[in-house]
Amino acid sequence: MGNIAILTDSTAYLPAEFCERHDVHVAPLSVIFNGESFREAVDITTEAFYDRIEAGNLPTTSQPSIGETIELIERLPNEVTDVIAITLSSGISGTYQSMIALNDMVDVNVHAFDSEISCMPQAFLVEEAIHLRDAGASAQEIMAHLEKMRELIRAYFVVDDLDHLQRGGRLSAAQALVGSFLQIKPVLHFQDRMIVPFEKIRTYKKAVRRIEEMMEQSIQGDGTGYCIGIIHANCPERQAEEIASMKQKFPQAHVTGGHFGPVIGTHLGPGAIGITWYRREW
Ligand code: MYR
Repeated sequence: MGNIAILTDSTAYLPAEFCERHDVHVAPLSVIFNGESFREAVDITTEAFYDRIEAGNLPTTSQPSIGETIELIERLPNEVTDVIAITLSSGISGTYQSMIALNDMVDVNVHAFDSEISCMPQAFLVEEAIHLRDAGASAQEIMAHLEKMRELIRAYFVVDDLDHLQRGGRLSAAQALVGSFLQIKPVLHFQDRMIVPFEKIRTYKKAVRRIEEMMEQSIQGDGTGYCIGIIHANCPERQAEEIASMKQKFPQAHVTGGHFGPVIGTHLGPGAIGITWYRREW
């Protein structure tokens, strides 16, 4: 493993096998149904979560337990001196602040990195960190690289029902405008670490088409060098359609599918689709 460990939270939704292969440690966030807490991917699967949601149970969410995260760090091999902790946006969760606080509670240096987003774009940052760690970079070099990459990753998403974001209080300053958005499907994105509407669009199909237009403007030619991620909240058909369309538009891009797991699914609701992309330099 060397002296640098990589830690992320569960909302990057990286497959367990990938984390094991690349020595990535995961601090799970939780969903709470009627006072009972379930750590995502540990105590509840994404399928079981959406079954409960579709049956009308509405959970809340919470950040990783500080005690469990300390234990996780204390279990790291003795040679580890530095932990790069890549979290979901500090504008939507207290996870990043907790990672900062942790630095004073453990014997290693915890370098908290705010992805300023979540899910697959956060996973892209984890992959960047792995690449640099494996190439022998220092913790400071990895942090500087992540800051640069964070600016280059694009991500937009569309939800079926804005009620979920409104109920969880994650629509930021745009909350005042939510009333007027209820009949439409805005394209959403992150700005200054918060979720804000990017553009008001009438239908789901048109919203997705708008995101595709932005991709066509941003991605050069056949997609060579680009990573494209299509993320879904319990709507695999929509995801499959989008993946096929991306593969056709950008035949040389690396197109992958991901999912919105329980914690993010709580705030977006079933039917949400996210599209993210960036140009990988290696
Ligand atoms: C917590 O309770 O600390 C977690 C709160 C998570 C809020 C999630 C809000 C939606 C994020 C959407 C990400 C889309 C990325 C493409």
